Amino acid sequence: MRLDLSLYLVTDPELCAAHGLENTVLAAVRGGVSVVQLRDKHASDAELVPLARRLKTALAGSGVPLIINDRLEVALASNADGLHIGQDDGEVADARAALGPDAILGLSVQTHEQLARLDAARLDYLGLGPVFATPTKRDHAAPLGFDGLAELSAASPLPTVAIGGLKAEHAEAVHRAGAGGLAVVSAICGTPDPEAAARAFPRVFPPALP
Ligand code: TZP
Ligand code: MG
Repeated sequence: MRLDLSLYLVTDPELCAAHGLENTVLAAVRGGVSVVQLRDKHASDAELVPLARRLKTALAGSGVPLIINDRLEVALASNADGLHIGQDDGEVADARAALGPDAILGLSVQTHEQLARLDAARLDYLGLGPVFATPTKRDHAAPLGFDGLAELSAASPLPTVAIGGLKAEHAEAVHRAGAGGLAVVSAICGTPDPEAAARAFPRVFPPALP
């Protein structure tokens, strides 16, 4: 099945706490998110593994893959569908070797220099951002804007998902910039009704083909 990056939910333990993280994820999936990434910069692996396993079970049959941010050991122990790493999270080759050929492996990219030394054959997609400055991630790189996003997307040999300050109203512009979808935290997690928030994203990306 082709990876559908159109609406990619990244969780945040604080922003998702209002309705509980699992409830938030399930509501967002009912609302149409196509990927779920479990991201928690503070919890230990031992704390994250049971949560990841519960999410994996909850997502079974939904067709929505569970991707783990940064923590290879958590991805392996929870039998998650994939891993997302940043530029400082170790070598792509090591992650691919540990995960095997079938897992989804994504990498965050902020610059053309990073694109130029990409280990593309071992990756499935790129996260491009931040498009806008956002309080959700501390110390993020300089914002790309839609022009910067379009330049990186055009140069990318892999499908891309845009991230950083994105809301439903930005879907058209992200699509025009050539990315394959929007990755969001606060536009879904930090809202009173995560299902409605996910549903509010216009379906501007072509549907995944079997
Ligand atoms: N990486 C770049 S920006 C960001 C991450 C994880 C946070 C995006 O959060 P929000 O609330 O959608 O701006
Ligand atoms: Mg990281």
